[in-house]
Amino acid sequence: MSPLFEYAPAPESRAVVDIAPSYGLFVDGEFREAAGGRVLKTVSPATEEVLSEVAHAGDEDVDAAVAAARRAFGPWSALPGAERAKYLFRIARIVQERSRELAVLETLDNGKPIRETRDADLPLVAAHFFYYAGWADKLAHAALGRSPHNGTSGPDPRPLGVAAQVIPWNFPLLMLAWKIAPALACGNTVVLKPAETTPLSALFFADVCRQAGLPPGVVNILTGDGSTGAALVAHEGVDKVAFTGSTAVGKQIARTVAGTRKKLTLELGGKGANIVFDDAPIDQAVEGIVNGIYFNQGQVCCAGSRLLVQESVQDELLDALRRRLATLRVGDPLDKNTDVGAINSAEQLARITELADSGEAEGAERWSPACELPERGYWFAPTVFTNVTQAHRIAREEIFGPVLSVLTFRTPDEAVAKANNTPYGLSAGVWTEKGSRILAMADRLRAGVVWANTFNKFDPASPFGGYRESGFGREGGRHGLEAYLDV
Ligand code: TAP
Repeated sequence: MSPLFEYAPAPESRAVVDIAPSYGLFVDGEFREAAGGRVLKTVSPATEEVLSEVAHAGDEDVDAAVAAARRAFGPWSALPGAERAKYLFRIARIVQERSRELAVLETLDNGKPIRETRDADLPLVAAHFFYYAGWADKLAHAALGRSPHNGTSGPDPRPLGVAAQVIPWNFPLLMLAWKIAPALACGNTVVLKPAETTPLSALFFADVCRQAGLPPGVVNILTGDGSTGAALVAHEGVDKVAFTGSTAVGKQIARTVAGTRKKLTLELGGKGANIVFDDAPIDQAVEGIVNGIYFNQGQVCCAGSRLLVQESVQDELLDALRRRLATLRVGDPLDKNTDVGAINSAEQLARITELADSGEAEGAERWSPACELPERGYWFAPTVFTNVTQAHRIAREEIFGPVLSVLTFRTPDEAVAKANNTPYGLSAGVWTEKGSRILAMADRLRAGVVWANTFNKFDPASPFGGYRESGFGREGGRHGLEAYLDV
């Protein structure tokens, strides 16, 4: 790492990653202090220990980062695609080489179990850069419905320019990869703002870029709070805005960008339905439900937060689910045996607590397995609510925590009606042995992703995104290129 200041000696418990006491902004290939000298602290949600202090970017820093990205855009976009690909391949390989360090860092800053950062986040980050590296010299084929080989013609798609990218805290490095890999492959330059509570992996990624020899200004990282994000998306030197986060902030950004030349993609919230039919293999479905809502403590936009179970198998399924939940280990995220880690922040814990309390107050039945939660840090036990009606807040609002709301249905029509009864439209899961039923349900469910007999499965080649209040535009796959090209 090349932080602004000297390293502190790493505590033995996490010798695998050196976290400096403070970090600067990454602008034009260098780390620098914020012009206004402001800083913010980032803490470990599992212990509340301060991990480091990072610069808080203000308007002047946003100007500098956008200007650096603009200067870098000409030469970067003029490089042959095959040359840009070499940088992306290099980044992917360095991420693989440093994956242990980055996984520990992400677990410390975010609170998610090391098993997830090691086995899901980091491999997917590298896979994303590998995948989009492969596209960089094939952009003539990127525009859907148009290719030199199917008889249609027109100019090659062109990059947009400077992309402003704002990401949330639930998958800090993975969301960064989803944003930066396609942008660079298409010839754009970027200014990215990570979330206030998880800035560290983006700063380590800046170091990966330097290690890969990426030209200065192609990737710039501005740490800060919501005001930094707002200044960045409003900046007139920006050509593209890509945002992942809450629907409320997404709506604000859409208003800011309306009427400008900026191209916009929004990946917002969700209230996914995981639908279990009576012919589903129950044990397999239980694993899918657990993965759907307790993976990353349920802080997943596409979480299966509503379980819709066919009435005739409700008792059998819930018994099996409770037995399985009693085996989950909640606690130290750095322990390789931990299944459920810490909630990302005190604010998020308060939000989850308030919504869960509303479930009880509105008459739903609450259950959690017996588990001892650590005294310090932000913790919430895996929770299941039964006797939930569609009117309850816990069935309507995104909780973004380890809280499952169970509803029942009798017929496929009723399942579809209940699943679609939400302003969101990001994800759904269907559990059944009938292939024809899977296809029919996928057709009728208004969700960007429908998983069949699995849940929370991701692949860089597969487009991901929402309908309705879950946003628009796709990330991943060939569709993901369109967000960064003028086609
Ligand atoms: P937000 O509060 O919306 O924050 C997301 C990012 O936007 C953060 O970097 C945040 O900075 C920044 N931000 C806040 N106010 C802003 C403003 N006015 N203008 C520009 N940027 C602003 O969401 P969150 O709490 O971090 O994340 C949880 C939400 O993200 C959930 O609703 C979840 O569903 C959604 N999410 C969606 C997806 C997909 S793919 N659809 C993926 C992950 C998460 P600060 O951190 O400093 O506030």
